[in-house]
Amino acid sequence: MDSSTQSESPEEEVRSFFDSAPHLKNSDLITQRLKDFVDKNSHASENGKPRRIVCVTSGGTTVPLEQRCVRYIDNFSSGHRGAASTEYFVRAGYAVIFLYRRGSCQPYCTYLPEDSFLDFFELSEDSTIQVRQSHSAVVKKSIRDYHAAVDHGFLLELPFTTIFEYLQILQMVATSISHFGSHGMFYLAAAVSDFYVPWNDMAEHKIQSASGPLDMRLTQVPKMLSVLRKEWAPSAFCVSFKLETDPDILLKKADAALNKYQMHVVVANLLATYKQEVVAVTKSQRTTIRKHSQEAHVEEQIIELLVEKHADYLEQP
Ligand code: PAZ
Repeated sequence: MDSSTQSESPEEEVRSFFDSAPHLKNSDLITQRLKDFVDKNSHASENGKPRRIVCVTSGGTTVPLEQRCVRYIDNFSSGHRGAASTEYFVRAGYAVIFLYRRGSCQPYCTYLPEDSFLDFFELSEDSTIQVRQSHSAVVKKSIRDYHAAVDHGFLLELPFTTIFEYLQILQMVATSISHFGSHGMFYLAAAVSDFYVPWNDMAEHKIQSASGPLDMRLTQVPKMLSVLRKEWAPSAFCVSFKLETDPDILLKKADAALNKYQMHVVVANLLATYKQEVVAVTKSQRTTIRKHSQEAHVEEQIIELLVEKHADYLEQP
């Protein structure tokens, strides 16, 4: 498989990506849900100030290898970071658009034990279904917090699977959030594919192994962070994540992303330690954040710091 897009300008690459992407199946429904959520929150206030809004992206995007997809390339991410962060943003008074990979971790489920779903329940003597006593406190809290967030208009959940769906929905979210100006934030924790097979170059049917070894050329996914900053939501506060496995290059890569894409913060983390420690990198500072205790979530401290930085940003002329 081949693609000629490697010689295009960055703007042309972005245009060809969207022009050739398969049509988003439920785009009317997403548009309507986004509009309702944004309308509701643009009239709301927290402590006498306009409500802030954040798009949290979470989980990994897939790259299909066939149009009638049997095989795909995936990206590492359980979605735990995005789900936990969503809870802390809601607690801090933000409306959250949670753009998540189908089947990855969900907000308000992060403290639930990872047992089989059926282990949560038991049948009583009269055959009614009830939550086991051992799980009831945590389940009650999760149900209460989840419904409070959704019913009060603080949480909108939008799922994606492929890189095509992710970037199309991200664009829709970004242009909706742009109405919030600097009160909008992006928290881009999703693990997004760097390479993909353009839809028009993709085999329609399942690739056959009888044809011998698979020789496939992948095209670079256009750098959407630049477009997000320059065109989609230029005033929003932008936080991206950088995951590496080599400690020697992590901070250099974070600095490079900060400058190249004009991010306000890049959160740098290593695969080996990302649940315990991250470094928040800005133009003037590097702040190491370590979790307080075994039970704590490092996301609580990450969000605390970002809410402060966003408040400073809002005070700038
Ligand atoms: O979803 P998770 O909690 O398992 O992992 C979070 C993470 C490591 C994917 C995230 O912190 C991150 O670094 N995302 C960006 C990955 C990248 O560099 O593309």
